Amino acid sequence: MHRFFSADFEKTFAAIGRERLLGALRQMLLIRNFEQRGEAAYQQGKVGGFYHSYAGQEAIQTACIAACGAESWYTTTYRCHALALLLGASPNAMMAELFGRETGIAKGLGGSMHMYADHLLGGLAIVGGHVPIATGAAFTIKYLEQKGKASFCFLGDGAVVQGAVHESLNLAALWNLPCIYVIENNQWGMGTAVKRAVCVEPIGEHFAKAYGIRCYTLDGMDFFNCYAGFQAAFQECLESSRPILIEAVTERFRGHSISDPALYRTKECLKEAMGRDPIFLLKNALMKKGFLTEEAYEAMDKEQREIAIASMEFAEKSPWPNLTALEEGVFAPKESQ
Ligand SMILES: Cc1ncc(C[n+]2csc(CCOP(=O)(O)OP(=O)(O)O)c2C)c(N)n1
Repeated sequence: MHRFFSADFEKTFAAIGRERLLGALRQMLLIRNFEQRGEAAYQQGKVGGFYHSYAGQEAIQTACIAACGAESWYTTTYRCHALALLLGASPNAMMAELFGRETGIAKGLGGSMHMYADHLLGGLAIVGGHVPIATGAAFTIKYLEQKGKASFCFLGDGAVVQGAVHESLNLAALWNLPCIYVIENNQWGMGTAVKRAVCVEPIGEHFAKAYGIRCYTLDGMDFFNCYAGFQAAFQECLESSRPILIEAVTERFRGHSISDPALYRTKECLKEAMGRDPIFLLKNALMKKGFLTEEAYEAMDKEQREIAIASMEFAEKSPWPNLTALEEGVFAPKESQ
C-alpha cells in the first residue's frame, strides 16, 4: 500500500493562490493538447521515430516546476515533451523537432525522445542511463557550492532495477549530493506490470531505506499533493544536502508509445484511471472554489489547442535540414593517415 505524503489541501490551495493555479491548469492543458496534436501528426505519417505521450501524468512535472522553480537542473527519459514545455521550450520548435525540420529544438536530428530547454539536460532514451547524468549535475552543484539548487531526475518504474540507478543512489547518499530522484510509477514498463518486474512494493519506501535516504510518496494524479510534496522535498534537500527519493503514483493514458495498443490493460482499468484525470481534478477544485467557470475552462482549453495547432502549421512550413547537417555535432576523430 502506498502511504501518500500528507498535506493540508486548504493550506496548499491558499498558499499557491488563484493566478498560479490557473497558470498550472493552463500548462497542463498545453501539454495535453500538444500531445494530442503530436500523436495526430504521427498517425498522418508526419512524425518519424518513436512517440511517448505524457498524457495522464501532467500533474507531476507541472507541480514540480511550480513548487521548485526552473533554476535547478532537470533530467528525464524519452517521455520528455512535458518537461521541455514546462522549462520554456517553444511549442513551435518542439513540434518542428517531431517533424524532423531544421527549425526543431535539436535541428530536426533528435526527434521526440531528445527535447531540450534551459536547465533540461535531456530527453534521454537509455532506460536508467540518464540517472548518473543527474547525479553528476548534483555533484556539480555541490562542488561549485551553488545555493538554492538541486538536480531533479525523473525516471520510470521500469528503470528502478537498473544497475546505474543503484550506483547513483549509493554515490548520492555517500557524498551527500542534492539530487531528487522522482520515480514516476505509471504501473507499466512497456507491457510489463510493475508487480512482475520489481520485487518490493512500495518501491520508493523500500529503496530509500536501503540507501538511508528519505522518501516522499505522492499521489501523481493530484496536483495539490504533488505540489506540497515537491515543495517539502526540495526544502529538505536544500537544508540537508541529502538526496531524496520520490515515488509519484500515476497512470499513463496512452500505450507505452504510439505504436502500442496497450492490450495488456483492461478497458475498466483504463477507465478507472481516467476517472482521476489530473486535469479534471484540478479544474474541479478550481471550480468548487469559484476561481473558474466552465466557459473560462473551455476558452483556456481552446487557447492551448490553438497554440498546438499553430505549432503544426509552423512545423509543416519549416524547411528540412540540409543533408550535410547529418555530420554536424558528431564527434569522430579523424582516422590517422
Ligand atoms: C537500457 C535499455 N533497455 C531497454 C530499453 C527499451 N525500453 C524502452 S522504454 C522501456 C520501458 C521503461 O519503462 P519505465 O521505466 O516504467 O518508463 P515509462 O515508459 O513507463 O515512462 C524499455 C524496456 C531501453 N531503451 N534502454
